[in-house]
Amino acid sequence: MEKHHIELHNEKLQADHQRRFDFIVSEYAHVEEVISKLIKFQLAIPSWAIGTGGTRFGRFSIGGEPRNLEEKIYDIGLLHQLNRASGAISLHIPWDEINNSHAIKALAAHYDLHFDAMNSNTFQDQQGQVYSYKFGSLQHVNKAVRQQAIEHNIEVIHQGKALGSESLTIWLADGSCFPGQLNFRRAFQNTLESLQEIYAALPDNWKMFIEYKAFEPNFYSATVGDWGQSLLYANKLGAKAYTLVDLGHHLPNANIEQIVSLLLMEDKLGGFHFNDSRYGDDDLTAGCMKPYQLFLIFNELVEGMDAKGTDHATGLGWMIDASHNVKDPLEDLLQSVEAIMLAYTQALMVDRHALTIAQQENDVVRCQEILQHAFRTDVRAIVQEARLRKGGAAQPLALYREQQIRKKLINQRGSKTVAIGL
Ligand code: AOS
Ligand code: ZN
Ligand code: ZN
Ligand code: ZN
Repeated sequence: MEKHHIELHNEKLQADHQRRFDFIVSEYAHVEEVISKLIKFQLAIPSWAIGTGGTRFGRFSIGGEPRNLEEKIYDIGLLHQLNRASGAISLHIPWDEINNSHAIKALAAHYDLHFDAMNSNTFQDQQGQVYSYKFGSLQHVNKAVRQQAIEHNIEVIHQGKALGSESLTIWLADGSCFPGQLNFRRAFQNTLESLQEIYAALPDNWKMFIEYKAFEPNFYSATVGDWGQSLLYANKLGAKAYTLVDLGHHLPNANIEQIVSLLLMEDKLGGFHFNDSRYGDDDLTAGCMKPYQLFLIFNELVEGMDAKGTDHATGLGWMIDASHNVKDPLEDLLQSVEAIMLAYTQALMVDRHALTIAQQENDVVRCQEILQHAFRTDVRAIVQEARLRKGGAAQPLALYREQQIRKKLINQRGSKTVAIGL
């Protein structure tokens, strides 16, 4: 998008924005401090989320979807140009084919994007692969299958190194579908040994993120089924191994904010896959179902990271993991980034001093009032101001529509474009 489109759009909305921003500045003393944090905060967009997703019952293409990695980078560059908060990309191998890492790195840099965690894939059989992952990968009873999966992960590290990524996310579909199918201890030991081999290949400045998930595709047991199991692996592996929290990967009603708080306390929280869900791993727009939960998670993050003196922007891997069945994926991602920025801002607005006192005094009502006051504060003008100062659009979604971006992408790429990943 040309720069003057953003400028024109911003001019049109400036007076209205200023009025709302002046109001919030008059109400709160530390708005500038909040803005300086928002300016630094960036989210990674998953390369697999910029095309239409689908379910096993079907997929309905929106058209104009990226056909290769270069086009995915272009689309994420567009998001970043609009909101200036999507400055990273998370790749998935082999869904993303990197033909020339030098050129890919340069292209990403052109759009001011860096590479966040690389994702390996041992949950599907790939063409030409010798062994099948039908009964697991790193947990498999057959060492040759495990070895194949280990080598794939090491290959992903190599590819990531060439792009300047500094982390590897491992999500395993490993587990069992029926009672008796698996010896749990042996599956754990095999997985641990496999992870140790991958860990040994990890560069010094890299992190390994171990993502857990309660169920699916296996429906009886998951070999990295919850944060306890992920933490066991991470602790046994060493200082470079961390737990990754995907918000959709818990059993119903889990207290995710408490999990986050304790992992952070143990220096074992690696990062996030943000999304929202109503039932399971729904991969819906962040904040669309449980915005209060998203706020409470950020409340723990801000409190916990501040207690440790960890920089919010660089301390964790901030990634989105989403899938879009009925929305334009780019519009949905703009909504997700906005929801995350709002939750983060609200968490920064919590009167932490007052909350600590209320907690010490067991003033339960006051504790709730303090949190809900922050949650119910309309902080949209603060997020908008931070975005404007970074050169983004006042209203990214509105400008995306005004500019008819999807129509332009369909004209360039065609209306029958294929799915990326799941
Ligand atoms: C799967 O449920 C996990 O969320 C993983 O993060 C997965 O690799 C990603 O969603 C791509 O499918
Ligand atoms: Zn995930
Ligand atoms: Zn998932
Ligand atoms: Zn998910």
